[in-house]
Amino acid sequence: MRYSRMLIPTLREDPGEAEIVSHCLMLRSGLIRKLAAGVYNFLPLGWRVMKKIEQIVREEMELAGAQEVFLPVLCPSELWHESARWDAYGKELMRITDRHGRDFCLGPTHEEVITDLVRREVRSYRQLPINLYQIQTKFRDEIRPRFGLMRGREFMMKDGYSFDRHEAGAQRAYSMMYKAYNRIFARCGLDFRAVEADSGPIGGSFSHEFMVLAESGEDSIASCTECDYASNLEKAECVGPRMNELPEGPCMKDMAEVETPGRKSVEDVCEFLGCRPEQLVKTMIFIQEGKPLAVLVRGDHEVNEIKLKNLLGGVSEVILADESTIEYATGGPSGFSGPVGLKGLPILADLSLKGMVNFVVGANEADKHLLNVNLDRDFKVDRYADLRYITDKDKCPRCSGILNFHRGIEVGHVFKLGTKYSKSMKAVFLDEDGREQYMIMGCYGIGIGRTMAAAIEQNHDEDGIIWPLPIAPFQVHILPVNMDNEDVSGAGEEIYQDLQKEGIEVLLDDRDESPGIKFKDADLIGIPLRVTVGIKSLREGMVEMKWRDSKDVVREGLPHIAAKVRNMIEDKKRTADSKLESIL
Ligand code: 9G3
Repeated sequence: MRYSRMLIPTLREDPGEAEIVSHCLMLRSGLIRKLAAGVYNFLPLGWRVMKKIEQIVREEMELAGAQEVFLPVLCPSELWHESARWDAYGKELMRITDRHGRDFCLGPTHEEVITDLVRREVRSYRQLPINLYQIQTKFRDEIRPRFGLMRGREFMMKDGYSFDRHEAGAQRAYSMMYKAYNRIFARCGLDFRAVEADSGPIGGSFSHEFMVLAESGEDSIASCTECDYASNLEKAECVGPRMNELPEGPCMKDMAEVETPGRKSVEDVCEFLGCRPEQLVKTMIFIQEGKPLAVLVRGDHEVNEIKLKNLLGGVSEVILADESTIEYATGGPSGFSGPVGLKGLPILADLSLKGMVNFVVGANEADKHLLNVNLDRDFKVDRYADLRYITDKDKCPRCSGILNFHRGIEVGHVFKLGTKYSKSMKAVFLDEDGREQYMIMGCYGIGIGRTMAAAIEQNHDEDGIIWPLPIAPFQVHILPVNMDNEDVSGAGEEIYQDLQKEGIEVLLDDRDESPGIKFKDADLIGIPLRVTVGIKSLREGMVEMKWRDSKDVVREGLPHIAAKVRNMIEDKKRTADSKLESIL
C-alpha cells in the first residue's frame, strides 16, 4: 500500500486522555479513534492488526477441531430469563426494546444463545463432542470504560463453547483449548502466563486466565519460581500454619481490657500497644442477604472478598457493613470491632488464626481493645477458611517455593462450565442407553482488541510501537528519504513492486514529507522491517535495512533487495517458530 493513499493520522503529541502507553500509542499511530466512551473506530492500520490476530485465532481453532459460527448480537430476553441471568446482571447488560416492545440484550457473551442453538440441533450422544466458536462484537456497559481497548463497552471477542457427553470429554475439550490458547498467544509474540483463576459462582467450575505480563495490567498474579503454579491473586490459595508451626502448649494469659483512645487502624493500635500486626486480629463485619457476619483475619492480612463470596455460595453479594450496621451487630463503633461477646453473629476466621495465642482484638466499645484474647476460651470460631489475599511473605501453596508477583492483562479466559447452562436451559442428549443426560459445557474467550493493546504494552519504546512480526499491520516499511530525487523515488518504487511480487506485505512511504517526519512516523507505527533508500548509499548502489527492534543496519545491493528482505523475514519466522516449539 502507498502511505500517501492511506488514512494513517499520526499525532506528534501524547493525547490528553490516554493513561497507559498502549492507549496513547494507538491514538498517536492512527490505529483507533474514539467515537464515544469505551467505543472506538478501527482505522486501517488498527484493523489490519485485528485481522492478523483473528487469523492466528482461526488457524488454531481449526487445528483444535472447533467450528466457526456467527451468532446474533441481538439476544432475546427469554433465553436470559431461562438462565436466570436477565435479573442477575444490572446496568452492565445493554438492554433494548424493539418496535414490538420485545426485550433484547446486546450480547455481552453468548452462553444462552449457543446453548439454545445446540439444544435444538443436538439430540444424540453420537453428535457429541462439539466445539463452536465465533468472533463477534460484545457489549458490556462498563461504569468506567478506560485504557482504550483494554476496558471498552463494545469490543471484539472470540468466544467458543464446547459440549460433551461426560466429564472426561469436557476435560479433553478444556485441555485442547488450553493448549490452543498457549499457541495463539505465543504466535502473537506475547510473554504471558496461564494462571488459575476465580471462576466465580459458576458451578462445576474451574478456570484459567491468560495474562500478558505488563505493569499497566489491572490484574495481579503470583507465580512460583520452582513449580508451574501460577494464580490470579483473587484466587491464590493461602495455606494456614503447619502443625509444627503451632506454638507448643497453652501459655494463655488473662484477658484484659485496655484504653486505646482514637486508635482504630492496625498500625495506630500496634504503635500504641507496642505489639506487631501479626499479634492482632481484625474483625470485619459483612452483610449477606441482610444478615451480618464477622470475618476475622490477622492484622497483617487483608480479607479476600472474592474468596469470602465463593465460600458463602457465590451467588448473592457480600458487602462490608456500614457504620450503623456495625453498631447494631457489635454494640460498638467501627475500628473497635472484635469477636468476644458477639451475640448471634456467625464468626468466620482465616486459617492464619489457627495457633494464635494472646492476641489483640477490638472490645466492641469505643476507644477500647482487649489484650491476651484466645481462641475457644474467649470466643468460638464457627468456621475456618482461606479468606485472605496472598502476600509476598507467603510461599507457593503447592511446593512451598518462593513466589514472584506480577501485574497482568487478561487477554483470554477458559472455563469449565459443567451443567450450569445445560440444566437451566435443558440442553440434553440421549446416551447409548437412550437415557436423557445433560451436556457438559466449557466456554473459552479471547479479547482480540485487548490482545492488540497488550502486544503494544509489551512491545514499544520511547519512539513508538515495535510490532511483533506475526501481527504487524505490514511486514516491510519502504522509506525513500526524499521523493524529489528521481533515483531515490524510482528505487523506492522498484523495491515496492519487487516485494509485492514476493507476496510481502509492504507499505511504501511515498509522501512528499521531510526525512524527519518520515523517520518519526516509521518509528511510531512500528512496522518490523524498514528499508531506507537514501541518496548517499544509492550512489554506491546500496540500500539500508533495519529491524525496528534492533540498532543494526544491514546494507544490500539494490538488485538483491527483494531476495535479502525475503530471507530476513523467513529467518525471523524460523527463529520465532523454533522458540514456539521449545515452549509448547
Ligand atoms: C453479562 C455481563 C457481563 C459479563 C457476563 C454476563 C463476564 C459474563 C463471564 C463470561 C464468561 C465467558 C464466554 C467467553 C469467555 C468468558 N461479564 N461474564 O457472563 F450479562 Cl453484562 O463472559 N463467556
